[in-house]
Amino acid sequence: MLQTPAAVRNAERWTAHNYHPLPVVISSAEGAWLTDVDGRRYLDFLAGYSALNFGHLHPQLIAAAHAQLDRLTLTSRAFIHDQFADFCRELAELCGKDMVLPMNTGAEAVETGIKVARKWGYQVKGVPAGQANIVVAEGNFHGRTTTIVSFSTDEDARADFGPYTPGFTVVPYGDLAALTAAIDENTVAVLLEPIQGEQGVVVPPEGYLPGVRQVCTDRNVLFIADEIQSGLGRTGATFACDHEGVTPDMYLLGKALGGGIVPVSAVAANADVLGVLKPGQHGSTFGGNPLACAVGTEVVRLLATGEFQRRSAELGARLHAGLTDLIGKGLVAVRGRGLWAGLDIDPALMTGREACERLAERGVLAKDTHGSTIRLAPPLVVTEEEIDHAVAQLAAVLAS
Ligand code: IF1
Repeated sequence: MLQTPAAVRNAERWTAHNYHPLPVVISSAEGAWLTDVDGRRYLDFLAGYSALNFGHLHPQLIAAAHAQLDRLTLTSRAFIHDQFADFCRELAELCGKDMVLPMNTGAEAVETGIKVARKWGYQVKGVPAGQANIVVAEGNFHGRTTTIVSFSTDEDARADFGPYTPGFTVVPYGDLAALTAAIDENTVAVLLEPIQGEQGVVVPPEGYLPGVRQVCTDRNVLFIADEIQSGLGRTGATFACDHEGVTPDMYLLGKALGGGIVPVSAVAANADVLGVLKPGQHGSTFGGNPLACAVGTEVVRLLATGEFQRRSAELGARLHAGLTDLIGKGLVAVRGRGLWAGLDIDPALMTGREACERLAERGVLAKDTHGSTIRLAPPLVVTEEEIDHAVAQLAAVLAS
């Protein structure tokens, strides 16, 4: 039995029901492990939707947060603070870009990317005022603002939130010909997840991302990679784009950039793109605050070692080998890269939600995406034994 219905009802009583959480009430965590209010422990195979790549309470990240908490937490961007330059420089260098624009949530980074691409289109490319369009993919998930859901193809995310923001063209994901055909003289950007997360960890065909890169270069269109979920070590490389040697014009980053402690997001690009913004044209109260920068800088330094990318690649191979063995034993498909997997369970067996409820009973927490698809994304600090244990629990659930 997970948490009592009373504990769950108490939480649900005081909040809008925009989520349907599993009936677990977590009270503490460390590394890849969570502990609930009754002292029961769970392996965390969701990791905050990939916001906890470095695990819960990573000592270096917590230490950086504690040190900053006792010094300075907020100045606004009306002033500069002593954590700002290091964060911006070290993140820009990690991305191989000239500069970054720090924000807070992933959606804010996506909105920033959209605004910068449009302004670049008008001021640099010469697109007529108000005519800019951006090509996006079916099955996309880029956040929950009204503009972002305007180009969502998921009715749950989009319905009854109109009127919708115009200027977006939706094409099938992975279809380079369709994307190329959708680009016209007013196209300012292509916005894609290099691997689609919420769609079920969908990896595009080999060659797709290099093809997108080439057509964007040829047609003077910005390639914007939303690496908010796929980036920062999750797929076995610093960025998912790295696997095919692709460098986008803009990286959109978030989630794990905040170390699982504070919301930190950013747009990284060269000066000819981010330089279109002048003072007063964009901003955020908390964007680039001292606490966010202190934690974000430590995250960048953790990634600079390559240790987490190596772990994700090596342990990801182990995870995918274990999962592939379950095809035909309850799984019909396994997708993903590194320590990130999307599993399609035989719909005749159970839904993704039921599978996650049974996994929770067995001490493994994961989240379904749609129907009978679940996503596995443990912290990159997970061990071989923990991976084997989680896969064994999944096998038992599928066999039950
Ligand atoms: C929810 C999943 C959903 C993202 C990508 C931008 C954002 C996200 C590729 C926006 C956020 C989160 C949001 C959260 C559940 C989770 C999610 F894909 F990760 F599973 F919803 F699809 N780009 N994804 O994945 O970042 O504003 O949330 O910081 O909204 O339910 P955010």
